[in-house]
Amino acid sequence: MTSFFSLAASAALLTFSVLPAAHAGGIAGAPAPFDKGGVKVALVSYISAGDFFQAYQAGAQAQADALGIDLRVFPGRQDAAEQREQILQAINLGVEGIVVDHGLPESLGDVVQQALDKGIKVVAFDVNLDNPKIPQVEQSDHELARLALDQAVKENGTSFNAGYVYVAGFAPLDRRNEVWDSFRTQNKGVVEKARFGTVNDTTAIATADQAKAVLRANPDITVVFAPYDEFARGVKLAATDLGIADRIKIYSADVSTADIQEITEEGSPWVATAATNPAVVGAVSIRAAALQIAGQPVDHTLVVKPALLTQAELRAAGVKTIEELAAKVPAFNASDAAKADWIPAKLF
Ligand code: SR1
Repeated sequence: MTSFFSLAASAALLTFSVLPAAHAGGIAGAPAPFDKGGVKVALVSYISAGDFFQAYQAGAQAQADALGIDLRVFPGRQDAAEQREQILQAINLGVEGIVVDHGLPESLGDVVQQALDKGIKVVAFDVNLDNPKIPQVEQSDHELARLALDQAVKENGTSFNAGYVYVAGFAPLDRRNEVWDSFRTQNKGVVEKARFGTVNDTTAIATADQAKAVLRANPDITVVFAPYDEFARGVKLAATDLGIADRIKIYSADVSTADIQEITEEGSPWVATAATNPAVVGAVSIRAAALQIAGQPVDHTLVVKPALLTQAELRAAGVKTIEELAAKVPAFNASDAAKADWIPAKLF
């Protein structure tokens, strides 16, 4: 199993190539157009609220800066029509690449095709655009869900009543759901008592309201699988408000400084999360776009691997922020996906 400590042990084996950051005039020795600089790329998000998406965007911006890319960020408002419009705006701005971050595939296909037809390179993160010309970035959601559920079994056995937080239609949540379905098939003693969840601009609050109703109606729930940090935050809030934080355990996905604080605080029911560093995922997305713009090969599927972070390990290590986590576990700081000698490595 990949865990916080096994990553720490292997981190010493990693090497980084730190090249000088880009200057306004471009990167010496880089392929065109990066040798001259001024390359415009758009990041068009579907969701931008919440820690994960802010950190993803910060990582994308840092990698873009290192490459001398002029990154135009279009904030997501969970609005499919607006995301389509933003892709058209990006095309009109004359960008050379577009990173599409989440979204609904059915509302993006034709506008993304317009971009490709104009020679614009497209990269997709966590939205299946189902096109051989579009590299897909993901976090290995199957492994991520497996890590969290294996930990649930380790701490609760294979028979328990569970609450499950899920909203269909988001590629990462759908992939994690596949693992939840097969986990329940393999563990007949795990009973899904209730399924709930909302994704909107206040996901944690909306999920907390639902979780309160679910936990009141099902006092025998002892485990909640909430594989998105905003979901986990909502369930924790509900359990704390109801005064039952000591009798449920929450297993989640994602990590941020705020999440680490919520996980490690005294009496927290949030006992484990499986996560990548979202800033690294943002950097990989930009590197994939840059490689394509430079006419260099890019794998069709680019996977950033997650690690399991348990409450016990985080407390024992005294980790309080994502920066401290990255400092203790350098592998959390970088991914080998979409790398090239001419691309400045971005260390966070
Ligand atoms: C609504 S989808 C939320 C997920 O997207 C990213 O993959 C994050 O891991 C988050 O859990």
